[in-house]
Amino acid sequence: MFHLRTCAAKLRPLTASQTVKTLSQNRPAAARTFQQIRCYGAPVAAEPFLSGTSSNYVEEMYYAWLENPKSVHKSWDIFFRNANAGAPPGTAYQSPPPLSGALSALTQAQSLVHAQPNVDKLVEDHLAVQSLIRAYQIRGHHVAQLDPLGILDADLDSSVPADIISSTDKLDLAVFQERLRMLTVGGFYGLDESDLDKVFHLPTTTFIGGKESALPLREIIRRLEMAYCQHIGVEFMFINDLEQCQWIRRKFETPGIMQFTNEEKRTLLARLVRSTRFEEFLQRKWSSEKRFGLEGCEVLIPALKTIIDKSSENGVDYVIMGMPHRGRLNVLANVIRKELEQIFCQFDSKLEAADEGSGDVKYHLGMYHRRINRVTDRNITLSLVANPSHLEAADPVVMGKTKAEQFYCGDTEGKKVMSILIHGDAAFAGQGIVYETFHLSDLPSYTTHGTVHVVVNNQIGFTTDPRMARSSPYPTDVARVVNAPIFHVNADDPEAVMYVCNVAAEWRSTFHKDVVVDLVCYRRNGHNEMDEPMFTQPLMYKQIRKQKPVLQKYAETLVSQGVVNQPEYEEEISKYDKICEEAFARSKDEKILHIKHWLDSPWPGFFTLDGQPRSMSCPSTGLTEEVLTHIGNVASSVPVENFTIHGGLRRILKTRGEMVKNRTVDWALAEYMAFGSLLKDGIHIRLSGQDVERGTFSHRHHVLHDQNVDKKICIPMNHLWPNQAPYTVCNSSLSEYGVLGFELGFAMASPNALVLWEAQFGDFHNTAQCIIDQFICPGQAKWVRQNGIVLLLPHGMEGMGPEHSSARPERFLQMCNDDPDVFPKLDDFDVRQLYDCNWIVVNCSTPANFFHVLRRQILLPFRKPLIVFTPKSLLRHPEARSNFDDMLPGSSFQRIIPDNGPASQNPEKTKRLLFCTGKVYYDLTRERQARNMEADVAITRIEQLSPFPFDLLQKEVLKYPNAELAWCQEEHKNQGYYDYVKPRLRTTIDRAKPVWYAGRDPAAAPATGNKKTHLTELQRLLDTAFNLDSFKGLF
Ligand SMILES: Cc1ncc(C[n+]2csc(CCOP(=O)(O)OP(=O)(O)O)c2C)c(N)n1
Ligand SMILES: [Mg+2]
Repeated sequence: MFHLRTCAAKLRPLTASQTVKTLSQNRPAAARTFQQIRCYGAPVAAEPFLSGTSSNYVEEMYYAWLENPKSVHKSWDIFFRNANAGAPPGTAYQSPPPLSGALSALTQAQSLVHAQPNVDKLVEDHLAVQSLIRAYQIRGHHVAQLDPLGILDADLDSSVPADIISSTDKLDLAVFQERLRMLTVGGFYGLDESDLDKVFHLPTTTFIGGKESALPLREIIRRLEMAYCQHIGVEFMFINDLEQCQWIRRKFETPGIMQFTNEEKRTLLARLVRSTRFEEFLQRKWSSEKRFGLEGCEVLIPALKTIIDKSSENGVDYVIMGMPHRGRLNVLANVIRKELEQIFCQFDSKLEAADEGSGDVKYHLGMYHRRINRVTDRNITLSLVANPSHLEAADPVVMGKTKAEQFYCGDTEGKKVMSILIHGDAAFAGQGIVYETFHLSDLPSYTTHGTVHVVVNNQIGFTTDPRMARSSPYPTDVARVVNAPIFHVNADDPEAVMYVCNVAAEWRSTFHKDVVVDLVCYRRNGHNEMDEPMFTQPLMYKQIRKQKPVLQKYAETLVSQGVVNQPEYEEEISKYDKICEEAFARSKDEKILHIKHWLDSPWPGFFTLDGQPRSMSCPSTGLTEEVLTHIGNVASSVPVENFTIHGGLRRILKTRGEMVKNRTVDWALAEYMAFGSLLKDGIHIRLSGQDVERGTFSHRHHVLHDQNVDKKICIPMNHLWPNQAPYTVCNSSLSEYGVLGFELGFAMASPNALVLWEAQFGDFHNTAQCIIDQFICPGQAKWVRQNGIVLLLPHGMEGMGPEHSSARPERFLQMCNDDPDVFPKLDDFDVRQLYDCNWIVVNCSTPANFFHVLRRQILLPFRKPLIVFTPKSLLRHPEARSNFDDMLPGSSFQRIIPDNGPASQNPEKTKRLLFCTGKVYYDLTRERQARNMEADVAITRIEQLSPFPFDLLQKEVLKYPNAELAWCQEEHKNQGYYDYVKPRLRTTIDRAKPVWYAGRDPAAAPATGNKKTHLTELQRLLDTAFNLDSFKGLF
């Protein structure tokens, strides 16, 4: 397997006098080593220069030489070599070589060394021992006893690595000897059984010696086994940082380091009592309810509490957690300390829901709780993020929320706010989002300065064995890519678990990097309490039936150690059972279920005390001319001295400057003005996504790069106003699922931030579909949690082929909650309709409208996700510009933009009213002009698709009483907006007229790859739109 060294051929047996037996036990080990080796070589006394006072010095020299022969003077080198090679007394010493004749002296020394085979042997043996130590450090975890059932291999491999002298059963001497024999006969290290009692100097890369710097080989192996092959398997040697490796080695190798006080043991037992009895209580009361209990991994509760205690001790005061179904109720009850009656009443099917929306099942809801940490006596806030069923999807959301909380409290190093992510073994290995999330962990704009990951590794995923669920040895291997240490631990050894949790928390607070605790456990029941596991895992479950619960085992241990006595233990149990019973009684008084009690991110001050918006109006989103001009000027300048920008960019900025002078804005400038003005009002803005700093289409340029100094940048947006809010713009990793989830989490933390995620092209959002489907669309309905995230999705059919064309508007529209068949009865569509919707979907055709919709997002008294289909070619289209007048005070977002040309002057005569959205408007107006049909055809743009502007469109239709109505889109008929718009338009007009379609035919792909076909299709749809006979006879 891992052949570190093959020097068997050189093996020479040492003499009997070389054994450790003659060592004087009361001397320091270091001296013993030297004396021992010296005693079979040249006796010390025979050397004329060795006296009592010099012997310490000589020893120092000797150890230095053992480490590295070149580190001592040549004369010492020769002396030690000769002495160890058995030179007769008085002859080992040779006078130092004359400086001038250094070369000849070296040759002489070399020849002497070659003549002395024992020197080679000594060096080789030390190297062998060093290799052996290293082998344990690298591969010891493969033989650690991690499975509490004792039948499975946590690394899916039952073999023992070839370079480890270990027995699987430590008590079986015969196995141990056989193993040793295989290594020696196989020649792995060149050591044999007789070497076991020889003393070896320990390298600086191990701490097994404690205060000793040399140990007999037998003891070295024993200590390595204690450190690496018991109930803890440490995986860390892939970490490419010496200091970090040393830190871990010290934590696990130092003899006797895993000590607990009786007080700590009692706390641990009490926590296990709570964890275990909570599940038992639920099982007693609701035996036929799904709860995804923690049985088999009850140790998770003390594990999490230990991580929190230790982190709190190190200064953390806010912990944000994410976790799947397994043990979630237990975590809520015993880690976050949600009132038990609130949990129990969730099991009552007769309770009515008090809140809007559909709510969610009990094992998905989140929670937020502030309390005193009893161990550290410090305040601590704990938040568990609500999660969908989609395993691991909450990971990046938790990270994003953590980053935001750190950002808002100025915690730039993650010293106060941290996250803990809990995973299942199958999901951790199988879900790609885990990898994407790990890859955010060290990026400057995304790092949360270390997450503690805890894996509930019950060695099964629903009905699937690990062997069928992953190709990696452990479910945790994904963490290796970011150099996170991984601590595997047998979950039936609660003290070992506590130990690694302490180390994990310390690691995070020392290095601010991710770390993984892998709790190797079992699942006592089926996947849920209703599931029969014997169908698929009969042998495993036979073993599980025999397995004593960890609480019982640990209690027996502590009783036998005299740490607690039996009555104390029983008292602890009945105390907690009573707490549960009393809470159960109280839960029966609950009449109504309040999902809002399960909020993971309250926004204090944003809503009224009963959770309502403070008003139901939205102020004008316009700005004064001065503000517009000021932002425009900064956007077209380099606001710092001695900064050289690219010549091309200089031209771009000059053009911007000219636009500002002409009081016009293009898309990029409109975005600048929206952002810049919100920053002035103290609203933090964060724009994240692939290449957003420059903009995929090179239109944005929010980060300027000095052309002469590497990495020197300037972000003019941060030079707008004194005391402005900070602007964050960050190119992300090439991930959609991870990054969108992260930004959603960031947006959760505060309502006073505009958080935007931009897709490189709109179609790429589908790799983040889970975040859209499970969080953004239904988040408020499921979890009463609002979120104002903005998605910018470049969209448009521009002859670029089936990829890069469609942001799939049909999908977003299909998930809108407004009823196509009901004309809403509202006094105020502008705000009320927004309040009722699950998200807002817009396709702006002008920069001014884009500007307004971004500002409205913050000026609204509530938060809704905003989906914006953004342009590509329109970014530079000369007609797609707005005037300052469209952005002044009093102006606002236009949900529709009615026709204002000749047709609108004479509406009775208008023959056709075309509705459209987005870029096709410019194709339509050009065609209409070319055909001279301005008086015949009116074109109305629907800018806010959802919620649908029923009220405004009704007015529009009534204005053109004799016009045919048609919907025109450039997307294929089964895509785009048609299926959404048509029934709503029909409802608007009370189905009085048909609504015709002018657009592409249905298709499987979003667009043709052939440019000519693209243009032909476009012309065909324009022909349909303007041929006034096109719909004749179709009715
Ligand atoms: C993304 C996703 N795919 C499939 C499922 C269905 N599912 C629910 S639990 C589960 C097994 C999870 O196994 P593991 O991660 O080991 O957690 P455990 O239940 O063993 O604690 C599966 C496949 C899911 N919830 N999410
Ligand atoms: Mg599992």
